[in-house]
Amino acid sequence: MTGFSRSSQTASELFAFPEGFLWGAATASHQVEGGNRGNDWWQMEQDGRLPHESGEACRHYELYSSDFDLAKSMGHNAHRFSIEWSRIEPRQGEWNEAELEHYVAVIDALRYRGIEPVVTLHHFTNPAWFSQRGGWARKDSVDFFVRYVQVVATRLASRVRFWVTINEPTVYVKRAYITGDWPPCEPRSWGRAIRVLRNMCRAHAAAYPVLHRLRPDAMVGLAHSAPYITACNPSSAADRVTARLRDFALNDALFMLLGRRSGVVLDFIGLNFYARQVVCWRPKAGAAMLLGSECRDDHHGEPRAFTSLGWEIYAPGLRKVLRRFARHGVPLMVTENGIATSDEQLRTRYLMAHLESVAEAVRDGVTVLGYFYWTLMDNFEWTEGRNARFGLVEVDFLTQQRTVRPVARAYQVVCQSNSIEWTSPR
Ligand code: IFM
Repeated sequence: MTGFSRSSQTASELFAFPEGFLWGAATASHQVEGGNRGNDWWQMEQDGRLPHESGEACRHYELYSSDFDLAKSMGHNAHRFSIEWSRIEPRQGEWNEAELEHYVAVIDALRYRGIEPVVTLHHFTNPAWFSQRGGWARKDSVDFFVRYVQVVATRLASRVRFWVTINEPTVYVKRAYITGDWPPCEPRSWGRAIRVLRNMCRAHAAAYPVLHRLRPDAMVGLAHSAPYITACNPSSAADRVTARLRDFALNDALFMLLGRRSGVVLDFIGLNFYARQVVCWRPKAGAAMLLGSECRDDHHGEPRAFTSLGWEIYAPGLRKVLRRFARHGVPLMVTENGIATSDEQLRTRYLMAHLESVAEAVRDGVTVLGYFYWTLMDNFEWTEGRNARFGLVEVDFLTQQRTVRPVARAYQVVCQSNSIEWTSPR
């Protein structure tokens, strides 16, 4: 199968990752905690404007200790999770001390198990009050976010070194303001989308010194969704230009908006890598035409493989993306990478091939701080509900029973040895 670079013909070799490499899995509050009643997703789920309800999700809010026991048993030395803003500030300017204490306990539970916390401050959900007053489209969203960061970091910074301010700003903007299938589920507006992206960049830049003031050795980044984009027909100028424009919109615009300051406000760049996008020019209405369409045909000389969400599996793309973002001159972290599938052999092949791709990038000289598989356990996958199964751990949503999948054992060997056996020709 293509999309994988591993081959069993060559003698195996061991590649050692740098000392202190972070190995773990990632989650996000609304996807795992359950009962996040105070945010915009919950509200729209209740109003019937979204196809699925998060409900109790994985009940991770209560079950976090036993979930971290599983992470520990799988050899993880780090864990990425997000703090739910709507729990901390349920009403504008009102701070919930008990919820702050909850996250202190979560972090202590990780540290007790020798697991380094990587804390995301915003992962798609907003407090309902924040959304109702216009959300990220308003300029003062930046002040509200920074105030929240200040409160959280004042309590947690002594325990947390690694911070991800905002998860996947470009995905958020696209789904919330272009396709409009995520809250606030408004009609498409390119103008608003750009304004929101700009505000998110400002919010990141403004949160950066706050985190550093409270924790001078903090490592502060954001998590960028970074598809590997290529032209369908490289000899077609139209395909090349469209692919470049899409690449600019999805991979460059965010960093351009962070501007000259990007080197000054990023201690690392988090990359969420899932797929390749093969792009061709096809006339379409409006601005979307500039970004082209994704070609899914098998006319590229090799068969292609797609996940159950229709994302193309292309492990070499992770190395390419790492090399490309290394040009920003700051360390990188693979903050997400994973596959939704019911085929467990495919999941293991996917993971190992992508780890090999990370190893290749490191060998090329790219500084990578860690790798986080998406996700620790099956969870609430936004508009896909519970059907997209990404977990290292299977969850039975009726009983909340957890079952460790075989992939987790293969990953454990890598995590515990801090090395990978690679088999593809070097
Ligand atoms: O589940 C999401 C996550 O919230 C953000 N990155 C992509 C994942 C898979 O779709």
